[in-house]
Amino acid sequence: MLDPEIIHFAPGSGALAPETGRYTRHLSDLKGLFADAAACDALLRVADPLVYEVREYRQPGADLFCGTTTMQPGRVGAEYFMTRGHYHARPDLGEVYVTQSGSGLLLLENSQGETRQVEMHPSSIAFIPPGWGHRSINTGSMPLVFLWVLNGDAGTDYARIAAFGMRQIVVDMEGPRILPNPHARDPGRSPLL
Ligand code: S6P
Ligand code: ZN
Repeated sequence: MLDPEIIHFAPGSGALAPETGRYTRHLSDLKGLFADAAACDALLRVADPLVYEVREYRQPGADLFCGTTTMQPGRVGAEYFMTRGHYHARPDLGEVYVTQSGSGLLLLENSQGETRQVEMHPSSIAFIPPGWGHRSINTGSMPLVFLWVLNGDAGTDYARIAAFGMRQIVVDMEGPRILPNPHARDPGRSPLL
């Protein structure tokens, strides 16, 4: 039997203690995802900025695990910094995001072609039901920090969004605006469905 444990975290930075894992995503890791490829290449010629950092607390054998995602503010052309976006490998498992600081948007879509958006701001909880692909976007000028909790078997399936794109993008047009993604392709009856 596992021991209960307190996990301290900092709402402003996403720091976790104890922390069992961590990874970072820089702009070069996200190449090809932004609508304005020329703007992405131009940025990368100068630097490779940190876009987000993920920290997790996981105990082998536990059903649930949790962590934080800390997203930097920034844009590629007019499009705000965003996560890669994924479906869960287990489509029957959902997730919960609890925003701690900053502001953003969570884009969701499913294999029936439906799209949804959930605002992210401190003290809001985004409920991600099973079967919905999700991508978070920092639409503010400060880091966006959110805490997430999900089943340890959920896994991540990046292939579908990498191959077809998400149906919507979020751009800065004197504030965040959701537009159709000009590069999204119709997955049709893809075997990934
Ligand atoms: C995992 C959960 C988050 C994301 C993280 C980065 O199910 O939704 O931990 O992994 O926000 O996003 P992405 O799309 O790069 O995995
Ligand atoms: Zn997820």
